[in-house]
Amino acid sequence: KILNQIHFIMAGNRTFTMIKPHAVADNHIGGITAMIEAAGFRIVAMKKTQLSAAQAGKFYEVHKERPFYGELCEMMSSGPIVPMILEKDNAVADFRALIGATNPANAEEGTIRKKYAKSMGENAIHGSDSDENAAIEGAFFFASIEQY
Ligand code: IDP
Repeated sequence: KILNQIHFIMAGNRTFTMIKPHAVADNHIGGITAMIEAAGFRIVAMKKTQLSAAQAGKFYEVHKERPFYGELCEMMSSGPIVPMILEKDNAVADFRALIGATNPANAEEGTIRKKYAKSMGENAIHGSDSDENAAIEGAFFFASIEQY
């Protein structure tokens, strides 16, 4: 696991994302990945999978004191998701700009959340907030042999 995180950091310029269950259920995998590629990101790893509530709880452990933690874990384990590792110069910051604000009411025109988010919780997509978290989150879903 640690070696996998080191591999990710050394690769550089990477971030981690997941298409959330409501957006997968509504057939927006293609629309969202098209926006990601059009913005200049290369998809390094991608799969379709589903988290148990316990796995979602582990992924979002940093939020466990927040009031929405239970709702978040329930929502994120409610159906299939599409986790991905993405590569681009300045990946973490550029991807946060591409997804837009957490609350879709504040999401800027042209962002993924502006187009696909339904609410504060069902906001279509996740984006890592630091290089360190991108490495941890990428290693949560993908072995180094799956990252090309
Ligand atoms: P981010 O995804 O834009 O980084 P965070 O504050 O890290 O936003 O929150 C993580 C996720 O938790 C959000 O993407 C959203 O799905 C969910 N979330 C955040 N705030 C709320 C809330 O007030 N109610 C319900 N869900 C929330």
